Amino acid sequence: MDKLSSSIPKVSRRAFLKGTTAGLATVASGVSLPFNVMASDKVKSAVENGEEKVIWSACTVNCGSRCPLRMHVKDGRITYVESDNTGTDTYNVDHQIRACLRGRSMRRRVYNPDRLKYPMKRVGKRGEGKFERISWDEALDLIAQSLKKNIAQYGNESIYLNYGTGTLGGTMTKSWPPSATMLARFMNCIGGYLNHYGDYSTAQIAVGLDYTYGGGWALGNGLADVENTKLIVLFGNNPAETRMSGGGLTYTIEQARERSHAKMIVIDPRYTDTGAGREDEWIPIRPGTDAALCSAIAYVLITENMVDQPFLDKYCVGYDEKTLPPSAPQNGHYKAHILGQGEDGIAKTPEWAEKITGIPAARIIKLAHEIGQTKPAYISQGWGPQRRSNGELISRAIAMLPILTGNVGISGGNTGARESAYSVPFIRMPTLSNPVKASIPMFMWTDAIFRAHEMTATTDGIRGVEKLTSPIKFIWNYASNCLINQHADINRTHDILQDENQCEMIVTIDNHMTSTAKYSDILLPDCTASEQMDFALDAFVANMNYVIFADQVIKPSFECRNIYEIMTALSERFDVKDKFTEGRTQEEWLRHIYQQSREQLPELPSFEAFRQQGIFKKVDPKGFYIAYKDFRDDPEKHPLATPSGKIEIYSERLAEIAKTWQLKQDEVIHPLPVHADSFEHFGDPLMQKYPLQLSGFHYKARTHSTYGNVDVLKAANPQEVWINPVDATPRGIKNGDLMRIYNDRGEVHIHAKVTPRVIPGVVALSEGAWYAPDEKGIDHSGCVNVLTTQRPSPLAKGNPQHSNLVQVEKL
Ligand SMILES: Nc1nc2c(c(=O)[nH]1)N[C@H]1C(S)=C(S)[C@@H](COP(=O)(O)OP(=O)(O)OC[C@H]3O[C@@H](n4cnc5c(=O)[nH]c(N)nc54)[C@H](O)[C@@H]3O)O[C@H]1N2
Ligand SMILES: Nc1nc2c(c(=O)[nH]1)N[C@H]1C(S)=C(S)[C@@H](COP(=O)(O)OP(=O)(O)OC[C@H]3O[C@@H](n4cnc5c(=O)[nH]c(N)nc54)[C@H](O)[C@@H]3O)O[C@H]1N2
Ligand code: SF4
Ligand SMILES: [Mo]
Repeated sequence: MDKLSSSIPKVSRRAFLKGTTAGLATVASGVSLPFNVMASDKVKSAVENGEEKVIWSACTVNCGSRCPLRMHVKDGRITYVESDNTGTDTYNVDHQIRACLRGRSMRRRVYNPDRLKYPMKRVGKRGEGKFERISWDEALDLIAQSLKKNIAQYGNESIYLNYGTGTLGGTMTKSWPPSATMLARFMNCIGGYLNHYGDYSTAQIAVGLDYTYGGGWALGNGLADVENTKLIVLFGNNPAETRMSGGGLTYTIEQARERSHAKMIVIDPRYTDTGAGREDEWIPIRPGTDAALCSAIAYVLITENMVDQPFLDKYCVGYDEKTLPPSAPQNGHYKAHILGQGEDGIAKTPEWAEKITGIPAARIIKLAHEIGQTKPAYISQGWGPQRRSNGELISRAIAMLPILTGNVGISGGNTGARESAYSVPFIRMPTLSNPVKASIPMFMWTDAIFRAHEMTATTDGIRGVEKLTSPIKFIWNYASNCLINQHADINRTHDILQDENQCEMIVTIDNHMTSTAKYSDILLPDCTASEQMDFALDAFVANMNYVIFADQVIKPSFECRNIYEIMTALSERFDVKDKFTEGRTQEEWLRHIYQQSREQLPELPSFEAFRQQGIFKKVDPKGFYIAYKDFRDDPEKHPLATPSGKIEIYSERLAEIAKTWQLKQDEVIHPLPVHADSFEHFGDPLMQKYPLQLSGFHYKARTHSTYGNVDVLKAANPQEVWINPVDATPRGIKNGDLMRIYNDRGEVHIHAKVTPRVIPGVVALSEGAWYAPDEKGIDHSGCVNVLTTQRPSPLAKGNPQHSNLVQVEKL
């Protein structure tokens, strides 16, 4: 398939960026005036007349970017939202951090009709959404009672902190990882909690690439280093939607490309916004088959002598005979596997890969030549390719391309991982330590409710202990929609949660009546970021990072309380208030950690000056970040954190796991980064019943589900399922038609976007739409998790939420 340059008008990069901003003004106001004329003049005069105050706040959601918001307040209400007004257009110097449309619509989230106003107690069944208003005292007493009862009966291991990233960018309000939260600080005062490891974002790649590069998390070059490259190859990486703001990375990559003029190739089942006329080529790929593509590229590189043999000999284990560990079988090395001299006897030729990936053999050969002959090359993967049932293998297979070509550890190169970000050494809230040692994969909590007794290290990836001793009885759900909306297979979760004798108590602390809230027993209304003081940090950026003073803009709405107040009040009921607060209020804590931060970062201004200036930016004094440069320069002195100290193409640890773990027939754990089929995968026998692959993606309309109830954003970015005309036409489906998408797990009704922007055989539906079931359980919002599976991936026990088989028809 060709790229779609004919159907998508080319616009200059600058015009494109401006266009988005103007679009906001049009949608938000209904008036077609350019953004800068309409809003700022009105705002400017109001501020000058002294009617309005402007207070710095921030958008702290988990989109990877992190944006300052300057809130205009009049008579105690937010009237208008602007973004950063400091800095310039030059990236990596002190560029403006411009919020995207979502952050700019924050006012509509604060004043949303879905706001939780008072503490509430469930009166109907879980999921029915029937609640009764109660007082704060009553709510906290009920929670304390349940905690005491369950801890006495089952131990602290029965209290679970669920995954939730709604306010990931906060400091006091930080909602993930569990150990960084105020919930953890409180629970650690009363004996601890059941922890989780991994995340829905990167479960498979985090584990997979750890076997290749070691150290727990594989690093990548900073994205500004694209300035120094000649070729960019992005596997399932879509920064235009997933790193959106001026602080995020889509701006960096475009700016860096303007300097390097590097060619950019995007490999994705969808023609994404990162392409959108700015790429040089789009190569559509069948989902879940990147490892086959990479194997065939390796075949061409090897047979045409384009591999960097000295690099492979010096820095890697298991490329060929020379560096194969003695424990490995004969011909167990990568080269033999690719050339067809290994166990399976299959040569991984471009023709072999064409049948699997859907990419013509000639195009694979051309891509191999481009990668083999252009140095340095920046080869990177987003996290779409790995959020799959064989994602661990895929993440390692993609990394083979920079390894084979010696692009690791050099300027303009990369490791095959996603980019690393520069961060400022800012102090976090201390949360004390957790006496409970058990930790479950974050994806396995539903199982830990009803079959904890059989969950062990080798069956379900339990860590810290050999096996679980207690089921989950109590769930804390803070800034999380991962109980329902964002966790897979909603109907399975529904069934598990119906039995109130199993998980006895679910407490949700949120701003809105989400689907997760509807399944909870107690609802606590939290303050939004606008209603309290905090610092916002941890943005994914290139060479410049920043901290935002997110001040209190308005008084808490209704009866809302912030997380620190809630946990303080609860700590009184356990006589641990002094330990929890150490005698400080929220503001006193912030001043305290700010003081500590100033010792590490002497350039930080005084607290009051920071409050006025709103944002503190710092450029990486070391310049471009190059991952594993030390190792490349001197591998003896700076070995990697793998057992061999080298890049492990063949992993002895994985060979051991493959022998000892209990796996199902269709699950593969392999010492080499091979292509292997897995469940709900192309070629699965289940395709006879469900012939289409349903692939998910992260959408600009929302950050997961957050902002999903903002009317103007919904109008601007409708929820629709992408389907190629090749699949739509025989089914009589036209653009805009209402469609049924279904499999054995559930059914979704949603409108079709008939478009050549998705590869045939695949339908694509973005994650995060607000689950809206009817009485039969059919979803009418396009919530993809009605269709996804809770079966975990083999090695990481992670969420394979992009691997699904479905059938579709016109309604
Ligand atoms: N099918 C499918 N499912 C997926 C994914 C996928 O690709 N496909 N992606 C997964 C990934 S990578 C992730 S990270 C997860 C994200 O899943 P979640 O972490 O659950 O993210 P959100 O859906 O944004 O939900 C966060 C919740 O926080 C609330 N919130 C926002 N601000 C505040 C606040 O200030 N205080 C409080 N108390 N609450 C607040 C929001 O109202 C929302 O209910 O989803 C995962 N689910
Ligand atoms: N606007 C917005 N930004 C976000 C988020 C959001 O919800 N909204 N979520 C944030 C979070 S928490 C995370 S974890 C990141 C997620 O970042 P990613 O996981 O990278 O995002 P995805 O959209 O899931 O996947 C990226 C691309 O991979 C493609 N893809 C899917 N399967 C395959 C495959 O098998 N092979 C190839 N080559 N490509 C494939 C998808 O079509 C998509 O275009 O985004 C962050 N940024
Ligand atoms: S959603 Fe992300 S990119 Fe948009 S304003 Fe918020 S932090 Fe910035
Ligand atoms: Mo994520």
